[in-house]
Amino acid sequence: TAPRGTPDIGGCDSEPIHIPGSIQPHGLLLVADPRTRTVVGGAGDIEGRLAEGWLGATLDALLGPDMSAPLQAAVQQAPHTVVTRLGLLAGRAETFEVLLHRAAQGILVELEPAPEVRLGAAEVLAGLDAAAVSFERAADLRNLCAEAAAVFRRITGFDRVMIYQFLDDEAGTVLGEAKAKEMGSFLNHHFPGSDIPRQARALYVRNRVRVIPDVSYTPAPLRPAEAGLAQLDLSDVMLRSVSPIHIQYLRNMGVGASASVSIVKDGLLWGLVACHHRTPRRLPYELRMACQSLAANLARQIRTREEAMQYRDRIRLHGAEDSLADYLSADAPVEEVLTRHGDDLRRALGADGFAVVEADRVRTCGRCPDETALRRIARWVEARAQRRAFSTHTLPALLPAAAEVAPLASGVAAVNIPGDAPLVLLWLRAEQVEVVNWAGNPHRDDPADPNAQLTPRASFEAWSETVRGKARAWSMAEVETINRLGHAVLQARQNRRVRDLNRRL
Ligand code: BLA
Repeated sequence: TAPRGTPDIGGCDSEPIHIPGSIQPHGLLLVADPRTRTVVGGAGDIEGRLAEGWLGATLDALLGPDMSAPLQAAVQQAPHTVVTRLGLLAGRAETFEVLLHRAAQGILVELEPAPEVRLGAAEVLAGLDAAAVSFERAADLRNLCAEAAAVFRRITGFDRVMIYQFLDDEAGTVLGEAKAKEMGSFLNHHFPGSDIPRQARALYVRNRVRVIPDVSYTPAPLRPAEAGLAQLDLSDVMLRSVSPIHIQYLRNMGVGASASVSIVKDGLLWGLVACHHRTPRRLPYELRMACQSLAANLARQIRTREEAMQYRDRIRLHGAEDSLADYLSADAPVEEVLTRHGDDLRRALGADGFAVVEADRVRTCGRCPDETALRRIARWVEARAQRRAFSTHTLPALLPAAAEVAPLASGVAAVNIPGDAPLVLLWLRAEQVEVVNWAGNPHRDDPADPNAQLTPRASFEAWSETVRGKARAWSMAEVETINRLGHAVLQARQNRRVRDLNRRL
């Protein structure tokens, strides 16, 4: 669920994707009255079958005795609950995988042609086990996502697999990728939240795997027309026909088949495993379930890595405070201490640049704009950083004169040390687009038409526009640390003054 005020780009958020009135035609959907259990309609390659006697037949007769227990369970469920049971509808010319759902409007039965070779349970479990072990071995979140992409690619056989993470600001980024050599890379690319609109994200928490085996399919409408099934809620139906906007997106990308698996962490959609294939490709039921189980495991591993990261951040911040306190207790002038350890102070706060601005001198570490720009920023923050640290991750919006140095300084956190020789300490963060460019240089060698809409390239550009002049935000813990560092420096200066005074007396 998105915060209020998120732009509704092109009405993406309002497309009712759960009631498309049609399915993808690689399977059949039957709709039955929950009371009588008789088939009232369906979709897919169904005209002939309905005419042949399926319409009005009972599910018991159609599905046979093997499915009678799950059928009974589905009938007894409260509406909206899903009873997904796998069974085989055999004994005809075709063999189908059968999935049952209890929807508000009836019992839904999905029939998908069963693959010729079925994987054994032992094989699937052994694969899951090996994958879980490799997840546990990953050193950090990035390694975990790279490993996960490789594992999902091995399992699904898709040409390109990406671990896509939703970011706080309703954007997303590709954190891990595994792909065939010939496929383009999207690693580190950022996309606006609207590429996967709000209602889709909500649906993906509920229904965790979706597959589009052939993006050039023709949707198969629910029949017969007079059954009034056009508004049937297909939220839980695997065969649900997909948003035409998204189909166009995939076509524009040169993708022939897509599958995605939700990564749900603590009940929230953390991200997706996004799989692309150049040609049509199915993902049989066993593999879908294996992917779902693996994604749940991945979500737990992600949480562990994120907690470790937060813990490390805290340790690093405290470490920086402690070390600075030690250094300051030495006899050297504070501004010298600050610059000697400037790179540590910069890194500890996750900044790209660090500057110590004095009346007659500016000392810098890391990537910083020139002295004139630093002085301008310092003058501006001085009044705002009295006693308390000041921070912003959208400096150009507040100080238009800083716009020209936005690539290096869209974010600033500062503290002012008053006294006879006042100091301003500046931590600077680069514009996010710039940081992403350093990391991955997105789309540099992508020959796609730059005017094409609904492509990752256009999306990346849209994202770039929305984050112009913005840096990664400062955390509360970081600003607090800067506060304390400021106090420590002020204190050190006062101590020194008292010491000098005592010496003189
Ligand atoms: C769905 N959009 C999706 C999905 C993904 C993306 C992964 C999930 C469906 C699936 O499994 O294929 C987006 N896919 C991406 C991105 C990359 C990728 C960013 O591979 C990057 C490499 N999409 C748009 C715009 C709109 C839009 C502008 O780009 C709306 C105007 C809509 N996307 C849209 C909708 C869905 C979707 C409606 C839901 C599809 C469905 O489940 O019916």
